[in-house]
Amino acid sequence: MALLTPNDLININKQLQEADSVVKRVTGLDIKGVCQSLYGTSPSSKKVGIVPVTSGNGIIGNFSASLHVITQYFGFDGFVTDMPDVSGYYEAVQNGAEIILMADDHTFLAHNIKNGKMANNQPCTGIIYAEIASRYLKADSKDVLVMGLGKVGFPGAAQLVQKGFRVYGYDPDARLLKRAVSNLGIIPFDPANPKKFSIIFEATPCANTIPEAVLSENCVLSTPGIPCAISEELKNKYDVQLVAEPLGIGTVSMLYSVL
Ligand code: NAD
Ligand code: 2YJ
Ligand code: MG
Repeated sequence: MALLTPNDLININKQLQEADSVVKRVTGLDIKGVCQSLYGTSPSSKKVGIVPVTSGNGIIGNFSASLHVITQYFGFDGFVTDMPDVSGYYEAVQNGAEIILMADDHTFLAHNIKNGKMANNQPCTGIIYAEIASRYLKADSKDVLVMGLGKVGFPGAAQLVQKGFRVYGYDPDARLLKRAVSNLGIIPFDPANPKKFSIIFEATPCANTIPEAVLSENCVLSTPGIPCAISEELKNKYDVQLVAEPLGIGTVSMLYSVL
């Protein structure tokens, strides 16, 4: 599993502001508005305890600090515990946290300890990036391309199917492609026989996964994938509306989902 690096998280506040302005341009709503509509929950200044976790590959520089910035940006009352791990969890609860945010190398969770609701970053990220893509105001049809059908991509594809889109999907892992075809009814996309899309959702850990032949002028590419799915050159050539941000959009999706 790809881990975030401190470099990905540099100036997260600016990255969030930029993502928010693209989301507004694409959907007419800001990120909070998309979350409100998606989960039916409202902004709230809930206390969020952010617990650094040292297990496995250990603390990622900027990770907890970025979560703090993200909680404040979206109107939550976040704080990072002084201690990590079990002592940090204890500290968070003792200091009044209503929601706990913490991540090891495999799982990034939000747990609302007041109402018992719990969220996992991967499905929450897939669902919100897919939701943003699905709200493209200038989409020319109900066709959507999904690249990557793993832990983030599959739940995103499911969201698009549920919203009535005609979902074309591709994953080089034949088992994952088959799972999405049989469980979700998506149409397998054949890269050797491409067509153009105005809406693309990508969730892979690879660069340059979007072939030029699928891009239409001014299409939306909504992608949590790191590194970015498209080169700067192709982005400019097709005037692509790129929604891509390393941590905040997925995190606020988790927070709204446990309110
Ligand atoms: P995953 O390994 O479960 O799934 C990725 C899938 O992409 C795999 O099934 C793989 O076969 C497929 N893939 C690889 N190359 C491809 C290609 N050229 N075309 C189509 N599919 C291809 O990983 P995941 O947990 O779903 O995460 C996907 C990406 O999203 C990772 O880069 C992860 O770091 C990132 N992520 C970002 C955020 C965020 O907030 N921005 C949150 C969670 C995950
Ligand atoms: O607390 C810390 O600083 C670290 N233990 C954070 C680890 C963050 N984990 C990841 O980035 C993993 N990929 C799991 C989260 C999946 C969502 N990208
Ligand atoms: Mg994100």
